[in-house]
Amino acid sequence: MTPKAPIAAIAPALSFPADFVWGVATSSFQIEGAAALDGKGPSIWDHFCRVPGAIADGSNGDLACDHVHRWAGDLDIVQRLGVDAYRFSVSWPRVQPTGSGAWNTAGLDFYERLVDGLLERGVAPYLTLNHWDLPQALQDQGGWANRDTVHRFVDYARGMAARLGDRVASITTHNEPWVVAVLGHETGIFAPGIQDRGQAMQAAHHLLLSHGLALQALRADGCASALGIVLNLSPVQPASPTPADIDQARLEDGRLVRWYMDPLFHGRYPQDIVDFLGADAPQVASGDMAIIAQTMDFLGVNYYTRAVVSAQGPWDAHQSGLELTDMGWEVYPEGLTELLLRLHRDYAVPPLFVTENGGAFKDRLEDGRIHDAGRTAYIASHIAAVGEALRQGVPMAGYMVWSLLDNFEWASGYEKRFGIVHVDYPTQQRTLKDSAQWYREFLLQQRALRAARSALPARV
Ligand code: IFM
Repeated sequence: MTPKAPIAAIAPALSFPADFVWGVATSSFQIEGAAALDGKGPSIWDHFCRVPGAIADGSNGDLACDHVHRWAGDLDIVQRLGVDAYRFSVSWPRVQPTGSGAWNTAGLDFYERLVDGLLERGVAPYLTLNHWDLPQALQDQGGWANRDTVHRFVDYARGMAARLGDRVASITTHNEPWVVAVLGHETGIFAPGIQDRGQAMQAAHHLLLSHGLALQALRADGCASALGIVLNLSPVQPASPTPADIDQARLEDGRLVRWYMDPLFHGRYPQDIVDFLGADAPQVASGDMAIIAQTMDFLGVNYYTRAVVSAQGPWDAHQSGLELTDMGWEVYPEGLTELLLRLHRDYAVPPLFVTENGGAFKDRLEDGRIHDAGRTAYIASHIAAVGEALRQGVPMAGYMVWSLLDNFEWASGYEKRFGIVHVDYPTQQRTLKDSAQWYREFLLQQRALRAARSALPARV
C-alpha cells in the first residue's frame, strides 16, 4: 500500500495525551503452546483443532510460539519496543483444568511469573480472562449456552483477581463475545463448532451476563484493577443506497454493534434484532439486563476493517479497489475514526482503548529483515485515525497493536501472520519486522514529545 503521507510523518506529528497507553497484544491459545503441560486441561480449541478440515493448514496450538517456555525472551522484546502496556489472556484450563473446583498451581505460577516479569520491565499488565479457550469440561456440559457456565466464569474471575488483581492494571472479562457466539455457535467455523442460531444468542447473553456479574463480584472483593470488556466492532455500510441494502446494513449493525453496546450501556437488547431473531432470541431472566449494564472503567474496541453488506449476499471486497490485507479485509482507517465517533455519540462510553488493530500481510524474510511496509503503513494510518477521533473529542485512552508475535490465527492456522515480530516456527526464532522498528521509533518520539511538553511552563 502507498501511504497517503510518508509513514514517519503521519503519526508522530499527532499530539496524544501524556497518559495515553501504547501497547501490544496477544492471547493465550494463539501463542502459549504447552497444551497439556503441568496439569493444564484441554480447551475447546484443543478439541476443535482435531476436527478434520476445521483448521486451514491442519495445525493446532500444541506448540504455537512456545511462549510458556520463551516468555522471558518475549517480554524482553516487549520492553525493547518501549510500550506502556502488554495485553495478554489467561488460559482458563491452564489455571483451572476443568473450569470449576481445583486450581492448578503450576498454571497460576506461570501467570505470576509473567505479571511480575512485566512489572520488572516497566510494562503494565493488561489481563483478559476469556480469549475463547473455554475448558472443554465446561463445553461438555453445554458451554456458553448453559447458564451454569456464567457462575463458573465468575468463580474463575474472582480466583484470578485474588491472585493477580494487586498487580495488573486492567482486567477484561471477555474478548469479542460476538466471535464466540456467532462464529462459535452459529456459523460453527470456530470452536466449539456449533451451528445453531438459538444457542449462539443464548451464548451471547450468557457472556454478557457473566461479564456483569464478574464486575459486581470483583468490585465487591475490592479489586483495584480497571474493569471492562473488549468488543470487535466495525462501521457497517450498505453496498448501495438501495432500501434493501440499507435495511440489511441496519440488521447487521444490530447484530454486530447494537446487540452488545445497547445492553452494556442502555440495559436492553435492540428490539428490531429481538424481533428478527424470533424464537432464536435468548432466554433472559428478570434482573439480567441491569446486571449486564454495570458501569465500566474502560471499553476495548478491536478494529480491523469496515463491514460492507448487500441484500444480494456476501460482498466481494475486491470491488472497492481498496488495498486488501492477507485476510482479504479492506484497509480502511477512516472506518476507525467513524466507529469511535459513533460510539461516543450514541453511548455514554468510558475511556476507550483500541485493544487490537493490525494486519496480516505476506512477509518475506530477506537477509534477516522483514520489510513489511504494508503492515507499517496500516498501523501508522490507524494510529492517525485514533488521533483524529481524539481531536474530535472522543475519550481515547490507548492503542494496542495486534499482534506482538506471528501466531496461531484460529481457523487459518499459521498461514496468516499478524505479528510485528516474525516467528520462524521450526526454530522458534523471533525477528523484529520493520513495523516493530517503526513502532519503537514512533514510541520514542511520543516519549520525547511528552517530555518536551511536561518541561513547558503550564498555560495560563
Ligand atoms: O487473531 C485475532 C484475535 O484473536 C482476535 N481478534 C482478531 C484477531 C485477528 O483475526
